[in-house]
Amino acid sequence: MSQSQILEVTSSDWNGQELPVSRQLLLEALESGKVLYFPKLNFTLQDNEAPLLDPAIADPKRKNISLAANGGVLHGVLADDKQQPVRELVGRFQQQACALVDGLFPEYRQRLRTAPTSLRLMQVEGRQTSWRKDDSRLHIDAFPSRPNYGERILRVFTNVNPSGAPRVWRVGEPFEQVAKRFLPRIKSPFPGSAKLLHWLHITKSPRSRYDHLMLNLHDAMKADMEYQRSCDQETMPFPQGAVWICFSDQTSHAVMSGQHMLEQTFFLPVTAMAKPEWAPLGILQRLQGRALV
Ligand code: AKG
Repeated sequence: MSQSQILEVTSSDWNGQELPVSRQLLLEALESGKVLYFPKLNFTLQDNEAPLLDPAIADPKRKNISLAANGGVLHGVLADDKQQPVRELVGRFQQQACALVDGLFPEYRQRLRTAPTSLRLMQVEGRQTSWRKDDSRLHIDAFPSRPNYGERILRVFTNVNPSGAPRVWRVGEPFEQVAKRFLPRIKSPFPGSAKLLHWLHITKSPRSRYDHLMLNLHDAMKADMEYQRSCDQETMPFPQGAVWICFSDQTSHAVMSGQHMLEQTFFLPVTAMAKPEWAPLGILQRLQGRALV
């Protein structure tokens, strides 16, 4: 790999203040698509919380347990007596992830929209799914039914595996290289298809050119097994307690193994970035020579 796409930050401060490097450097690394890896933040479980990691507590009909922003509604827990303790565990991560992002990136303050926090209890290995939904293939995040017109997807993850197993990711090449490789293969949408998909309620709003390209990049990456094998990439075993942050619509990533993870998503307008031209929207518009939203 030419240059690592992972930047290790040996801080143990959840308020994002005591840092071994300048905040500016972290902001630039994040906005250029790198993963910020905090091995020492050490998200900890309380002694009584181990039973909450049993996949049997989760509703099998839902992908994840989720807690709405600001400690709102909790979804996906079956047993009544587990509702409150799960809420406390996920809520604690929600608060810590919000404090961390707020401390690290005050320029995003007031501009971030907080999505529900999710607790993922399922084992990664052996999951049966279609190639499109297979997150063990390198991809960038793009939503088929929810066009986002370039809005950024900022994610904070922590591995809470109780037996100490790492969550193993692969991190691929920078977004611009991905785009340059796959854009020539992407066909234009059929005229009228964006309106039709919306009319049929397949998408929640009309799919923009940007969303069309992002979805097709996501699919083209996952469909190309030779690319999956041979592209520039690094394998990263995130240990128990570690925290990592990235713009997942930009960072090429795949999950290979592990179980038990907490995840917090934020949405950010491109205009709130220090370098909007580094965003997938900025890069794709430059490469295509036209506005895409
Ligand atoms: C995604 O949500 O896009 C993933 O690739 C999942 C990552 C993980 O489960 O660790």
